[in-house]
Amino acid sequence: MTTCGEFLVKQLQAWDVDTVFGIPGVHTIELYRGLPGSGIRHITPRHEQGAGFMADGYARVSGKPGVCFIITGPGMTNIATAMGQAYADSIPMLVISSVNERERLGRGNGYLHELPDQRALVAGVAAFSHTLMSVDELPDVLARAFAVFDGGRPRPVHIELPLDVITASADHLSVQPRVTAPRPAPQADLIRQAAQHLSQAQRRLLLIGGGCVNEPDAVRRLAEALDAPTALTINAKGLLPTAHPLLIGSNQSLPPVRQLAQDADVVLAIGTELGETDYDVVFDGNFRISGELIRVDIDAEQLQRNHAPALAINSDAGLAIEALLKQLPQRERDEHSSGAKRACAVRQQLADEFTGWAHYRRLFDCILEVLPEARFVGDSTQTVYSGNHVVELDGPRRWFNASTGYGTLGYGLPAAIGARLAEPTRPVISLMGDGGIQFTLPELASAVEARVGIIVLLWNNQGYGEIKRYMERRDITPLGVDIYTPDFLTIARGFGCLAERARDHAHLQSLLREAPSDRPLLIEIAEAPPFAP
Ligand SMILES: Cc1ncc(C[n+]2csc(CCOP(=O)(O)OP(=O)(O)O)c2C)c(N)n1
Ligand SMILES: [Mg+2]
Repeated sequence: MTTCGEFLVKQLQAWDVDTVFGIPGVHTIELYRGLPGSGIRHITPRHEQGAGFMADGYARVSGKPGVCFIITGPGMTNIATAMGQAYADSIPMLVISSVNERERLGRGNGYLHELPDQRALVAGVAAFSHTLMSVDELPDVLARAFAVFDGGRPRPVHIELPLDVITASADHLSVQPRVTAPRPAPQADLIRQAAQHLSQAQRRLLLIGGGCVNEPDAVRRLAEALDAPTALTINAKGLLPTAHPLLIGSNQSLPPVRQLAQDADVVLAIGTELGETDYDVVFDGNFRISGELIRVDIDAEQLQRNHAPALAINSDAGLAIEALLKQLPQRERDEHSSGAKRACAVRQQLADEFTGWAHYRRLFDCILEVLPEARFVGDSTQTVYSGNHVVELDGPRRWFNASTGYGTLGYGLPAAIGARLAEPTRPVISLMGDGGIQFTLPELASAVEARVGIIVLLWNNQGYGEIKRYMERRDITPLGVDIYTPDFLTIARGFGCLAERARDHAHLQSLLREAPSDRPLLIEIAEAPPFAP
């Protein structure tokens, strides 16, 4: 007999799933029956939140859904935070869990791992959460999940298998071929209108978000055709080449870019929420668009949030950009165009006015000199906040972190592990703070076990530095922020990692050069000279 749990694994394998993140329990062992010999690699984290963050990092790099196998109850409450992070950043994730027997659901009898209503709890951090009441439903529900990943706004999906369903026979089911859901295309008349308004404009501005992550070439051609200075969200970083004359980076919360947004007569925003963590990290509500706003988004509701559009186009980003390009006059990259001059003026102003990040710029230059292809997966810490402003990279999916959206501390270490598993040939640098790393530190053991060679760059200022600064600025006596920080080097070595404290920039470079490919290396950097003033 093939059980439902076994069949599920076969179906996932047929749909190109190559990695599963999970911690087995008595409730999920039936999912594990089919795994050995399936060709699917199983990665065991040390906490379900780690599983979720690993799946998130894996998905952001591979573009494929990160898949997790999670136990009923505590496993699901543990992973809920990671699902919240993925939900906020529109990351595809498939969470398969167990749940108690169908006839026991909602009883409150105190069965092992019982929650009052697990499905309802998880539904708040998922595109949908479904209880599989019969084996027969499985093909449809999986197809729905992949329709979200392929053709909709990607988000976590949760499917729970009651214990009496997971063990039931699936002999009557056959593995289905994957039918890729179509991506929504734009309406021709809306594209015509948009192209007309954009052509007539004098001062265009392009706002690009993570929804465009698959379209670096189309984004560049659109920016050039529009001759529009282009701002990227954190999740869109790398979508314009670093040296592009129209690039103004990810500085939408800073006055020079805000002025540009106010002066623009037509603003085209594609695949971006226009959300707070990209456009208003100073929390003053002053990112304003005075001209006409044209929005493109795969999510119809999202088109109406934060800034109301004059023209709303519900479409996949790539399809909309290609359609627009057909209606716009061709223009080549030109360093002397009026758009390039406007972008250059903004870049100059940013460089002149925001000099406080010079030491971070030096740090990143020093890293990129040794590892020019590196990918940076960050937490919520000083190197991340500053890097969001000062780092530009060639190519997308190379800079993401937990300073956006949900903003969960502890994300950066496990997400880096997932990122490295998705593309093992590219160096991955996990940017962590001494506070954030303590949330998920045991995942170092998972990385050692799975032979994942990530580089953890630990910025140590002995406390929740950012929060301390906020307290001081608001005249609140700092409390709860000067935390005890352990000896990270000894701990990391205890987990089986290599670990060193960088003495200076040259030493850091030599450590980076010798980082092993199959074992984590933790490099501690003190927030003190020579790395900080
Ligand atoms: C799960 C979670 N708890 C609390 C916070 C609030 N928070 C945001 S940044 C921060 C400080 C983090 O300290 P550290 O990682 O050392 O970074 P630093 O600011 O010192 O560079 C805290 C506590 C959060 N973002 N996420
Ligand atoms: Mg700190």
